[in-house]
Amino acid sequence: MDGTAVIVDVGGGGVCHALLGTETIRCRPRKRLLRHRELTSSILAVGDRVAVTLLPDRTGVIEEIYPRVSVVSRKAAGRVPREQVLAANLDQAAAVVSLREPDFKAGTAIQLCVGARQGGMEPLVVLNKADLGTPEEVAAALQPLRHAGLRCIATSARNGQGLDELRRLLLGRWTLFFGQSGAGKSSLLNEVCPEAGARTQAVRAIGKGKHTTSGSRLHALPGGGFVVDTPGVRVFSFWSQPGEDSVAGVFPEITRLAHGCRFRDCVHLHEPDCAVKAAVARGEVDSDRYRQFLRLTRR
Ligand SMILES: Nc1nc2c(ncn2[C@@H]2O[C@H](COP(=O)(O)OP(=O)(O)O)[C@@H](O)[C@H]2O)c(=O)[nH]1
Ligand SMILES: [Mg+2]
Ligand SMILES: [Zn+2]
Repeated sequence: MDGTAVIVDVGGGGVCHALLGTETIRCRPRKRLLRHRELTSSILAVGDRVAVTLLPDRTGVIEEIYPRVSVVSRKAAGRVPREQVLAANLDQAAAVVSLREPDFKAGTAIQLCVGARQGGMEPLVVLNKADLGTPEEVAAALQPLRHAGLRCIATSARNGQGLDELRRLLLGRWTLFFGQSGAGKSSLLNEVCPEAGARTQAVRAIGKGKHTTSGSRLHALPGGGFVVDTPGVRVFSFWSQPGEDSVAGVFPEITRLAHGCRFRDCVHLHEPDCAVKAAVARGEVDSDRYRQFLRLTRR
């Protein structure tokens, strides 16, 4: 049986696993495919749709990699910048952040959501470790994100809070879990998908740049749908500068005000008669939000 398969994980040398129908098979790409894409970017990514030929030993040969409809990439560490595709062709991306350990930062959540939008995935904020604070602290953390029109939920992999809601949001969809190391991605995955058996890390290792998830991996949810768990990263840096539209979407209050700036191409930094700066000065736009906006647009 030949056909279209979905990449489940990618190992060294292009050896990977793919889901063909209901069977997970070991695959290898044709050599010519390795030459086709630039060496700086991931040739194969989790979620890629591929055409495979099945060999008699039930391993597969990847004949073709279909164009990606959505993709979230980050800049991989190293001297030569390289694009690391976290996942392709998913429809939503959950920015998993924690209230504490590591401490919540609205800017990080916003940045991840912009990255999701930029890549064509619908963002969702999952504020985990809600058990480490009061309901008031959770509400205060989510307030600016909700204000920005982002869908947010608070969860705890420890006491089960919000997990039913999370399961509902994941049902029947293809979702990426990404974000800072230690926020609880693997723990949440294990809750919604008990067969995943994802390894989680000890709290004391957090912040030392270690991670226990070696690569992205696609997991099937019991009720339908898929989740991709990704290795946590200390800092998420975009592969490409986010476009205006992706940023505008999560800063609606700033985008609205920008219509009132004197210059159409105002970047709200040093220009005269800037409606955004004026609103910040009057306290009508939160100065943290303004700084986050500048950080994402000025690079
Ligand atoms: N208190 C608390 N700890 C959690 C929660 N979720 C995960 N942890 C702990 O946080 C650490 C990191 O979790 P892990 O799932 O490996 O994070 P990942 O790096 O994002 O995959 C582990 O020690 C977990 O036990 C939670 O909801 N509450
Ligand atoms: Mg993990
Ligand atoms: Zn302006």
